Formats: sequence, C-alpha cells, structure tokens
Amino acid sequence: VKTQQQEVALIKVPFGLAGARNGAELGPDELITAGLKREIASLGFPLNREVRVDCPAQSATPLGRKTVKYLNEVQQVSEHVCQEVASALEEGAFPVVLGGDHSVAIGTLAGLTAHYNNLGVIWFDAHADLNTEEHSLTGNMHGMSVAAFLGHSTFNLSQIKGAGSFVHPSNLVYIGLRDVDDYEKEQIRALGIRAFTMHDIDRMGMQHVIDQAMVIAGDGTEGIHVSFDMDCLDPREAPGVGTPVPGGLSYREAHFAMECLAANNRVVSMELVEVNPLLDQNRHTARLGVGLIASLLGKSIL
Ligand code: B3U
Ligand code: MN
Ligand code: MN
Repeated sequence: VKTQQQEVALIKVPFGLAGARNGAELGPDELITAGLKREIASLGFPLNREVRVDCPAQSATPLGRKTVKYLNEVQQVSEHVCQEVASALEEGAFPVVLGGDHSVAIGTLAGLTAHYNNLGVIWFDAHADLNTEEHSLTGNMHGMSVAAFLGHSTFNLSQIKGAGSFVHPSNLVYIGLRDVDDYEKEQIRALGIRAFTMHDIDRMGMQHVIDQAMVIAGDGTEGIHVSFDMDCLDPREAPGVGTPVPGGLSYREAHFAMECLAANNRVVSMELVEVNPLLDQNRHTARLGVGLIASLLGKSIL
C-alpha cells in the first residue's frame, strides 16, 4: 500500500452544520485526542502536514424542514477542503480527511478529481447520501454528498473552484447500507450503482464484498478513495454518531475491510466522518475511528 516514506496529510474539517444534530464539528479534535497522531507515527509515516480548515461556527438555531440548509457554508468549506486535498496530492502525500459531517466529502472529492481524471469511490455508510435538493426529506446536506460528486444535484462539483469532473457511477460502491430513502433507491437502480447492503454482507461475508468493491472502484480508475461514515458500524460499536441505525457492521467486519484495503496499492486517500463526541460513551467511537484509520494505513495484528 502506501510506502512508509509517503507522507500522511491530516486535514481536519470541524464542520457540522450539514448534519442532523450538533457535535460532528468536534470530531477532528476528538480523533486527535484519542491518539490518532501517535498511531500514524508508530506506523512509520512522517506527519509534517496537518491543517485545520477554517469553518463557520456551529449555529444553535434549528432551521425548518425541507429547505436546503447552510448551502453557502457548505460551498465555502468545500472550496477550502478542495484546495487542501489538491495541494496534499500535488506534494505526493496521502490525504486523511477528518470530519465533520459527511458533507465534507464534497470538498474531498473536488480536490481528488482535480488531481485524478478517473476516480473510484468506496462509500461505507448506513445511508446512501444520494438525495438532491428537491428530493431530500430533511434538507441536511450530509445526505446529498454523493449526488454532488456524481453531478446529480444542483449544487455539485462544477460549482467548486478547482474541482475536476464528476465521478462515474460505475466506479462507486456502497458498503453497509440499511437506511435508504425511496428516491435514493430509485437512483441506485437507475444508475446501476453497486450497493452492498447489510443483507449482502450477511449473505456473502465481508471478504467477498470488499474484494468485489476493490474491483469495481479500481476498474479503469487512477485511484480509489475510501469515504468512511462511522454510522456504517453497528451503534453498539459506534454509539457516537448523529444518526445511528441498528444492524450495522461489526468491529471485525470494519477492521477486516480496512486491512484488505491497506493491501491495495490503488487506494489514494481516505476520510472518516460523523464522529460525534457529544453522543459518544467514553470516547469509544473516536478510538474505534483511530483504529480503523490505522488498519487502512497498514497496521496489522502481527
Ligand atoms: N437520508 C436521510 C438521512 C440521512 C442521510 N445521512 C444521514 N442521515 N446521516 C437524509 O437526511 O437525507
Ligand atoms: Mn454519510
Ligand atoms: Mn450515514
């Protein structure tokens, strides 16, 4: 995978306005407190690059339903994340983006597509995040990030300075889905997106699922991005997320997937999002997140 001489670029994005509740904006600092830098250093990666993207302050006023919420803020943060990811890639580093809610992926994908012409994406999530402005039932933009990098929503990569072209739906793979809106189901079918739901993982096992995912995301692409929403895990493993859904990945299923990805030299970046310290118990979710990043970077049991 990543050679140990390759630098890891930590990109912290303390932004939670596009989520369902407050707290995801505290995720990056919580992951650092839970020992992320120690883990990365002990794997032998130089860690000279650490940036914190300037984010608008969290607001206490809840907005009404159905409107698209905080669009300007998401746009602004996306452009900053895009610049940081693109410049990390230019210098040959491996970006590790720390959310924040899952809308930070829009900026990550903007920066990645600036650098790679064709990109594969493996999206670990209980949710499909495929809503558009018209179809979202909540107005929360963390449920629209996939639509933005596929080019299906009105706000999409083409509105972000420096972004490249849209991701092709045939190079996107979902893992862990179990809470999908009707519109999203239609879109997954219409676009032919490969989705490994919890049902599929139960039936085939994570080994088959992750092997297939790497083939699909790697087919004709210059690199694979791993976007990891902590709510893909079962809430017993990861209680500290904004929108927990029962029946998720086990501790070992998630680690096993990361361990397999570590052995794939096409993986060029990762992000880990939706850690919510306000809902966590004893920093459990943040520590699990740190362990999963370490597994993806090549930490092995022996
Ligand atoms: N699909 C719903 C729920 C949701 C999406 N992402 C999360 N929750 N975390 C929505 O709001 O679009
Ligand atoms: Mn998500
Ligand atoms: Mn989710």
